[in-house]
Order: sequence, then C-alpha cells, then structure tokens
Amino acid sequence: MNYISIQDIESLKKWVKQAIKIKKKPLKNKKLGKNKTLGMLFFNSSLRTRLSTQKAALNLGMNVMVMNFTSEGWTLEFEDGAIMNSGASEHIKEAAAVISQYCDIIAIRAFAGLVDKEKDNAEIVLNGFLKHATVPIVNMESATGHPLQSLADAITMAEHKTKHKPKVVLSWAPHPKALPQAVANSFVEMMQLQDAEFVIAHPEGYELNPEITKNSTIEYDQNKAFENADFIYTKNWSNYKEYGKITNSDSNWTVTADKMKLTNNAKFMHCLPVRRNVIVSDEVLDSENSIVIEQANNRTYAAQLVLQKILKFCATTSNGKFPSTGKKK
Ligand code: SN0
Repeated sequence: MNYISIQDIESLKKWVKQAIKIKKKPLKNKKLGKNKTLGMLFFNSSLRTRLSTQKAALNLGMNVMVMNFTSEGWTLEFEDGAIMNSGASEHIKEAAAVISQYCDIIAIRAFAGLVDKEKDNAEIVLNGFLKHATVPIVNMESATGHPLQSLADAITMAEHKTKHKPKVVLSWAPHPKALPQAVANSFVEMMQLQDAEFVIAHPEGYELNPEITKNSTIEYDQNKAFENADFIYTKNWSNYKEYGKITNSDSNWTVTADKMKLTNNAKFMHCLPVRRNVIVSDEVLDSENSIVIEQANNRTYAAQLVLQKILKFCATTSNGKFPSTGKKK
C-alpha cells in the first residue's frame, strides 16, 4: 500500500472524517507505530511537510529518520543499464533496496525539474523508489503531485464550509520563480472528488495538464471567477505548455482585499510558503478570512491518517510483515 496520488484515496469523504477524528485525539494510536521506522528523504527544501509528517509519525509512536539527499546522499542514477562513469555514484536499485532494510515506510520529496516535461511526467525519482523499494512509499510532493497537501486542504475546507456545495476557486497568481504544477494538480484532482462549484482561474496560456483538469471549468477573468466564491485557493505555477517558463508576471493577478470583496466573504487558502505582496497582499493574508495556518496545522492529521492506514494495512497482511516488492496496492 502506497500513498502516491489523490487517486489512492478510496473515499475522500471518509478520509476527511477520519482525519478530523484523529485531530480530536491525535495520541489515540500511540502504540500502532511502535518499533516501526519512517524514513523521510528530501531532494528539495521543506518546512511544513517535514515537520508535520515527522510529528504525525511521532504521534503514532514511530521512529523517524530524515535525510537530506541533495546535500547528504550520494548522487543517484535512475536509468536502467546506465554506465555509471560520470556524476552519479549510486544506482536507485541499491539505494532503494538498502533504505528498505532500515525503514518500514519511505516518504519522498522530489520536485519537478521544470526543464524536461516528459522526464517530470515520468516521475523518475518516485517511480524509482516504487519499483526498487520493498516497503510502502509516501509522496511528500513529487514532480506532478502533492497529495498530502490536498488531503489537508480537503480537511480544512470541510471544517470551514458553510454550505453543501461551496464555490471554490483555484487562482493562479504571479511569482518571481518558476514553480511546479504539483500543488495545483493535486488540488484539482481532489476538487474533482468533491461536491462543489469549482473554477480554475489563470491567465491565458497557463492551462495545467488537460489530462488532470479534464472537464473542470477554466476562467481567464479572475474578477469573474471570484464572484460569490466561498474559498479562494491561490497558487502560482509555471507555464505547462511552454514548460517551466514564466510567461506572465502580471501583478493584477495578486490577491488583494478589493478582489476578496467580490467574493461571498471567502476564506483565503494557500499551501505556504507564500510570497507576501506578490501572491497575496498583507491585508488579505493577515485577515480573519485567511485560514493558511489551520491548513498547515491539518498537514499533521493528513499525514497521520495516511501513515495510520499504511501501518494498519501492513499489520493485517502476512503475519504483520510489511509487503515486499511487486504489487504494493
Ligand atoms: C513549492 C511548490 O511546489 O510550489 C512547494 C509548495 C508546497 N513552492 C516553492 O518552491 C516556493 C519557493 C519560493 O521561493 O517561493
């Protein structure tokens, strides 16, 4: 059993309910993870993902080992049959198999490189571990998805919604750096599992992968999208068509108090880290309607639910042993 994408959630409604239950009594399953080790591998920076996932594991009584791969690990080779006579020191085959000897669950963060679309879509790092590790894998933001974030987003929206079918807007905003589409992708996938009026707003040309957005409504007029919205979820992503490029930095897309006035007193959401007065004005981020800190808090319960499910699953299969390579679902 792995947690790789939003598609791994069999019932979002149920999962959100279960996470809210965990939030009320986070130490209830303190014994479940006893003597089990979570290995957290980072190929990129992290604040919330690292601390909330670690906290979730500790709440379950697990041991945690964290490794920053870019500065501490050997440079990995991912290609089958590679002649390793240049940069990379170790093949994913050995690395994943070895880490599986020490860890009962491996969680991985490996962002998109934003240079080669095919390569990013192939999820080389995540799939390398999936193929060669012998223990369950958790995605802590890969090239194309951030399912722990969207699960936390779903929990946060469930806690704050005041009507059955809220209007939810995912709005692009400008950013000085080229950022991945991962957060937006998983948010879209998660919204497709919800009963909501869902609108994606971005400048023309900033369309996300159509295989992900499918039939979701796209609006190029941000003001129109904001009308009567109950939730504004803001996130920058770099151009998907002109892959990894910044083709627009229009500050008219920054979320301001004036824009929030168009909404139905909407809650403001962002996964963080957020660039103040570029993505969103201080006034909005510091307002009562901003629920970004609660969103970050819910990262713990999203991660805890996922780890708990994996631990329980593993406890019920083959004499408490964790499943080995091959079919891991
Ligand atoms: C990451 C992203 O995928 O957009 C992680 C978000 C959870 N964000 C950044 O890299 C922001 C970096 C910056 O300099 O603002």
